[in-house]
Amino acid sequence: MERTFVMVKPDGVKRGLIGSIVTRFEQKGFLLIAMKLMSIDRTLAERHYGEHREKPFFGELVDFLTSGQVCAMVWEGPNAIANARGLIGSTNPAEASPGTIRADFALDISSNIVHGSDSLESAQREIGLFFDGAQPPGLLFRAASDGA
Ligand code: RTP
Ligand code: MG
Repeated sequence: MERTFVMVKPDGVKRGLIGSIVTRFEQKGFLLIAMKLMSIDRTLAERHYGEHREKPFFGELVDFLTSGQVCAMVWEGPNAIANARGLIGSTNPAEASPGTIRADFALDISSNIVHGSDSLESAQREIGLFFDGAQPPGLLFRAASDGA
């Protein structure tokens, strides 16, 4: 079993797509472990996308991520990281395969509505960034005995 970090970006939240995106993960068979609606400050956005710090689009990416609320989630399942990226589709919605979230709901690479961790290291780092803060994990995470 593996866990991955998934986030509905501000464009997805504004367009009312949280439910549609959650449904796709549930229908695929993933188990929802944690979920919260939140605002991101620039520090968190810059840390989250730290690997892109030197890219020309970094400033716009941080502006975009801080432009409204996001829905941060942790999903669990076999090969969750790769499987979630498969459901999400290619970075550029114009190149994403039909049936993927980005192909079906987005048009533009800079507003592609959802994020998914790209490696085990990223998933652990991102889950830590978004869910291991001030709130006790017990309030956020499904109990181990909760089954499913
Ligand atoms: P994400 O991290 O959001 O899940 O997206 P990703 O792995 O598919 O793509 P990544 O390379 O990590 O890029 C992060 C986000 O930066 C924006 N981007 N813009 N203008 C460009 O060439 C460009 N390239 C990337 C996208 O919004 C992408 O989701
Ligand atoms: Mg990425």
